[in-house]
Amino acid sequence: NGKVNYSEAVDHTIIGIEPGAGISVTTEAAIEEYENLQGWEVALSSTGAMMTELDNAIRNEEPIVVTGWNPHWMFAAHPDMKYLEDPKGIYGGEEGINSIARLGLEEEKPEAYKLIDQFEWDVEDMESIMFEAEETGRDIEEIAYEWVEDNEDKVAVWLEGVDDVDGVEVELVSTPWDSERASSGVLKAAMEKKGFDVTVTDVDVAIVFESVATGNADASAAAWLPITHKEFYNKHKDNLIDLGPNLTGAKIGLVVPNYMDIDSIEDLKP
Ligand code: PBE
Repeated sequence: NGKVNYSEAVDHTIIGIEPGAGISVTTEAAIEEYENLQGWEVALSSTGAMMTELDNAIRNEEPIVVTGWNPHWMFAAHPDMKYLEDPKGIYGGEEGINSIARLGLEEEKPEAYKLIDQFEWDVEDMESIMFEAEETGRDIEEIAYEWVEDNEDKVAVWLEGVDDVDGVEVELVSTPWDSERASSGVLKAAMEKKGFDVTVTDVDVAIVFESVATGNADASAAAWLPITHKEFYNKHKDNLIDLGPNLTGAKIGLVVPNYMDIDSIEDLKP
């Protein structure tokens, strides 16, 4: 194709995030599958480091290829960015963020299971918490508590038919990204309204699935499916219960600034 060749300028490198992230694993797969990406690398470090590189590149109108996703405030900070088309479908289409529970939770803590199963909200809800945290520098968990106080009608649907309990302990596992800090925060706050004693522990994606599958944790609201966490899900799916999406309309992919004159992953030259 006749598109501009940015490969030298970006040093054949995609700027990625934490090594434990699903999107990092998926990007390794993309490099394997796309012939034009042979010899490319994904630089794994942290979400914060990626955002700094992205800010710097855009300020200087330099080319950059990053691993991007929604919901996140990266598109609010830089509306002039696009997902590259992915003709091989490595990054999937629409992703869901699913809740998963350990085997036996329904029998042992039925009220907890019911509430977690009924937890469901929208991209806009989640983003309102993430954007406020980003803008104010305040703690996401604190803003999540306030969101639960301010959104009684939505929360009432999650609590419907759930009996009050007296300090039943629930161990949730989650991941350290803002999206899951928001969802685990609102779920914890909602569960506390019914008398649960909830602990949220942030761990690597692999540990989220492993701890629910081994019964070391009760549940998680942080499973990105069907693509992002596919590898971890497939490994453990017989030993956990998939409660379906608590949020739909998520997305992952390779993202570039609009000033780069390419549209597809296949436009990246070898
Ligand atoms: N993320 C955000 C994570 C899940 C939440 C897309 C960066 C990942 O596992 O890739």
